[in-house]
Amino acid sequence: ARATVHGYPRQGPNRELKKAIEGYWKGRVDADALRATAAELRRARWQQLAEAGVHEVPTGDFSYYDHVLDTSVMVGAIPARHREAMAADRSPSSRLLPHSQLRSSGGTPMRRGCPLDGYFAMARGTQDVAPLEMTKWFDTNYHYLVPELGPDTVFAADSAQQVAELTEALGLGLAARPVLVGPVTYLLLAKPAPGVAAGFDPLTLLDRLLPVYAEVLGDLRAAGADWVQLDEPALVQDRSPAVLNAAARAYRDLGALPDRPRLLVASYFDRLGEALPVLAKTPVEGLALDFTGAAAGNLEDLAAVGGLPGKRLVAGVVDGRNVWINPLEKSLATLGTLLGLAGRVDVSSSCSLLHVPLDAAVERDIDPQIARWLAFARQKTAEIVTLARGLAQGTGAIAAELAANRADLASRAGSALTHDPAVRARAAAVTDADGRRSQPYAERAAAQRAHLGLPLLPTTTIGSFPQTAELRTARADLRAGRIGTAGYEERIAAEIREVLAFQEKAGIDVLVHGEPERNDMVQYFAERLTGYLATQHGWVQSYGTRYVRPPVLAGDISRPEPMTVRWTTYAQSLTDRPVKGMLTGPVTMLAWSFVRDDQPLGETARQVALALRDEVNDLETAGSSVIQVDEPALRETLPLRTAARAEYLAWATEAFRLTTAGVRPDTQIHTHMCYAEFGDILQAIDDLDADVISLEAARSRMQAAAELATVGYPREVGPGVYDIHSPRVPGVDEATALLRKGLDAIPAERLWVNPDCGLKTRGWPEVRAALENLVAAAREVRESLPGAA
Ligand code: THG
Ligand code: ZN
Repeated sequence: ARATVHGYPRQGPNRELKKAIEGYWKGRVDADALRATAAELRRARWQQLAEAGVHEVPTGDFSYYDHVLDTSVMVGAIPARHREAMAADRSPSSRLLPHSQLRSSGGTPMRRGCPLDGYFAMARGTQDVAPLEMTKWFDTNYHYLVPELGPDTVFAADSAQQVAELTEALGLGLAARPVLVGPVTYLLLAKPAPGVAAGFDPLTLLDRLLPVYAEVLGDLRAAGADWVQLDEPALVQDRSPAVLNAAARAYRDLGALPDRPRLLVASYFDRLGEALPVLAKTPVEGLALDFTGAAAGNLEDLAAVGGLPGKRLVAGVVDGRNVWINPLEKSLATLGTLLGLAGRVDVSSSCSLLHVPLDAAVERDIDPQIARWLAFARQKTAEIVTLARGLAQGTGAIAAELAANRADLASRAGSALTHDPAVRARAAAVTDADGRRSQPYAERAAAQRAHLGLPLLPTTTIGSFPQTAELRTARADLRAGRIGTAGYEERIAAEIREVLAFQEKAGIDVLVHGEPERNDMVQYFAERLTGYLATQHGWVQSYGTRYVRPPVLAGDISRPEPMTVRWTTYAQSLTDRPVKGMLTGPVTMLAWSFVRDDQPLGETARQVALALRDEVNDLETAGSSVIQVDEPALRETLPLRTAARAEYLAWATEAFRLTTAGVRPDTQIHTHMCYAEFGDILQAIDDLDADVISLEAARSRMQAAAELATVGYPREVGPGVYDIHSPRVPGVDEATALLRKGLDAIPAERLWVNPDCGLKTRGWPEVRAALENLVAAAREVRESLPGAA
């Protein structure tokens, strides 16, 4: 048995890649220096993998921005507008990009004629052209750039980057396996290009795409590839016979190529299900399967199809998405069973280790006992090597590792952190009544109307205000000890005064404090809840050069003291208008953290919900009449397989209701969701029973409001009329038109006026102008309503 991984974190130990790329965009790093940094980072990670004992390293899993974008380049699927941008970029009249129009920070002085610039134009757009759309990579927190395809797409092979990386790794004397996004998954992840009919099915391009993959495979073979991995994670979702036929055809055709590397088709994130027998029948020499979590069923599925006789099975027994040490003996047992089901069994991570931080050993602030339970990419690699050794040489060869692992697992299972009797007793005592408001919506709505005295079409914002340079400086000053807590808090208080004064002057009806004290929507709460760990260096790529440090839900969750009451009541003390209390909801807390693997997700969600429920109730006691509980991640956590969705939605809605149902009828509960695509969770949105929901809707011209109306959504809705992802300030007329469109779907008594999302990524000048226009639009439409005075 050999040890391998599907992919490894790209950023380097100190996010050197981020710094080099952003430096390049700012013109501080030239193309050669960027390429040199990237090559050095690749070399270092291969070296690290090889030194850890990995027998076959992945290549081509590195990227300057995103591996799906790299695949678009590899197959020549470059949208016309980006080809033109590359060409225009070479002309003397090419303009510089204003900072604010780019997806990430930093203006890009476009150097002429550099292919990197065309690549980054696809990723981030330019002054003149929009970037590719970005969306989530399955149910992870990684975002990829969506290929744009149409009937006129002409593919052309460009294997340069793949060949170069393979050559680098082989040059280091390593056994290396190029990893590519497979052709079926590539097409399933694509969408019709702008101007192409929405009904266009990219999969119809398979016959044109396969020859391009054939050419790339030939080039890799010529460059010395023995094996090539083709990732087909899209096949773990419910797929039609047409898709399964396409997969069968793709691997029959690629398998029939005369001079090609051996092919390993990889799937991960869930069980391969009906696609397993399909792939097993193709001539590919190997399959990589995930045997962790929801995908553990692959084991019985594999037995049911009679295994993979004569083929290579790469067994993903080390979870590539969580941060916990592997139960080595359990994995060895799985591997032992698998030995009888394939010609050869190798050991790997379940998926690329891109989704976990690099190294748990560099964390200094985590209790050493608890740190022993953690495995980031580096530790997982060591586990994979240990398992491969155990499989090849017997458990005696890894006795010391097994003993240490047993002790660490026992320490975790028996710890007071993971088993707080008070938290458990409280969670066990939850009843349905705890998740139900004391009055039905119609009665609550009347009580809230009387209590709040808001006008028709009330105006509000989603919560955050611009994160100014002063705030970032204040945080840095606090961290560096240049100011103390009192000094820091005075700066926060000053910011809140400013945010409140602006909103009053602008005439907004329901105010917010602006969240200047918060860094990240989950981290702020994680730092204040017992059982949650924060990391110092645990960066994980979110998109492009942007990273998050997801906190770790390590133990039972409790709230030692109120988390937001102080700044909310301070803000309320400055105004007579209602100030919304602002919390991140339990589902989003889970979605943007690393979760426990030793209890069902619903159990963890319930614990978080109970802690947040106390916060909601404390806010109410302290005088908040409006409390918002954000759930932007409700849609994105939806399980990949539809069969698992009902159970997820049941615990997710229960957690939200548990968080919010403990308030008086006249306290108004808001929620907020963004990232569009509400279509398949409309019923769940209704089940939340929030009094008011604000949604992203500006770009889609109120589509979300219309969709909610179609299911008879009975409560209040604030479809966004200001697209905060763009620096554009919507004019009064534009906002007015959107509001009138909103009124087609939602009656005036239930329509709110707000932006699409929080304002923290925007600048004050735009925010000021946009919110003033938004208030003016609300007034104009109010006055035009029948019965207006
Ligand atoms: N918090 C967390 N997870 C998230 C989001 C979040 N996942 C989904 C979505 N929001 C991802 N969006 C972003 C947006 C901006 C950045 C990262 C993810 C970002 N990161 C800074 C960077 O890389 O420079 C670092 C931020 C920091 O210092 O903490 O800008 O909101 N948990
Ligand atoms: Zn939002």
